[in-house]
Amino acid sequence: MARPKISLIGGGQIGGVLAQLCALRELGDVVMFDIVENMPQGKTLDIAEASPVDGFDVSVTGTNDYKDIAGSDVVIVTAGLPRKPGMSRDDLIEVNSKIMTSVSEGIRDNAPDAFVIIISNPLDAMVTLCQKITGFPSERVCGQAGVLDSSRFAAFIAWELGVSVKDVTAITLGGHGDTMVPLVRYASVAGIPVMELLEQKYGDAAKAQEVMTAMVERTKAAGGEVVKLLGNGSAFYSPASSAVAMAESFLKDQKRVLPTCALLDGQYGVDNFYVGVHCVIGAGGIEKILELKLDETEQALMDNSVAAVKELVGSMNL
Ligand code: TXD
Repeated sequence: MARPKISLIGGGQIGGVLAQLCALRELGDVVMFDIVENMPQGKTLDIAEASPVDGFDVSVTGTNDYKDIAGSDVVIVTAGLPRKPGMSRDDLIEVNSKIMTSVSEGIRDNAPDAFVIIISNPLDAMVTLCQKITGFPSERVCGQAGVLDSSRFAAFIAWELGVSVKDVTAITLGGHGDTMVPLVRYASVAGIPVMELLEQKYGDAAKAQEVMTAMVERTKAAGGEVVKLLGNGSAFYSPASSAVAMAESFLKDQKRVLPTCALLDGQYGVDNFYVGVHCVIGAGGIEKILELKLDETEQALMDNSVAAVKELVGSMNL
């Protein structure tokens, strides 16, 4: 049986890590496309030359021609500029929507059956644009943000409580921006509510709340924290790992429940609009959206996040 084919549009920082992770996990043959001549060919040659050491039997190649993404099962898009210190993700909309338009046409014309995962920022707007231009069914066009935002939240909780990251579940909903909604009530360690453990640790509900609020705020600002430290560019290891989890769930029909930017169909009172929610990802793409029962405060935060995304998407005049 032929190996699955994974195409990466954009061979920059995230694209490079994506190519290496897909190869190391033998998810399929990898094609990296970029408009910069020779760069994707060079990067993929470098990765492929380590295959005897790493022991992977998939091909990893680079191209400047969209024809080479034909027959892709998965396409992951990172094409576009990253933020510089002091910039918000939304500041990228003008330049990245031009790039996303040409990328989406390339995907539509050359890989019409692919499951598409967008990573480029501003995330929710870029996913919306890609689905409009490709015309692909919404279950085959989604965005990666929530897996990463949730992973950051989970990491902070694990570090705070001194427990394995493997036992922490933490979820963020909403847009991939300053208004994202880390859900405190659903954060748990092996099923135990995190607030309960914080109260045990500090013996004081107010202190526990203070510590949780700090973790929530750090999660919301986590992308910016990395941007500031790097001084040039934005996070790239963790976004790549997050998108690979989504691609793997699709390719292996794992049906993992992953926070994903998906087209809502009435959930949370939102219709026909892309935003981050819990999704089941399997061979059918976005197979199901799981809607949580939010309390009044959580719903208000979600409404606020959706409103921010709507304003941004509205500015594209689609
Ligand atoms: O979780 C998330 N969703 C994100 C998203 C987390 C961090 C960063 N995120 C965003 O991903 C970031 O704000 C950017 O918009 C993208 C890509 O970030 P990356 O760090 O990989 O940026 P690079 O290194 O600048 O790489 C972008 C590549 C670069 O090689 C360009 O030559 C290429 O995109 N590029 C194009 N490729 C194909 N087609 C076109 N038109 C094109 N224009 C630029």
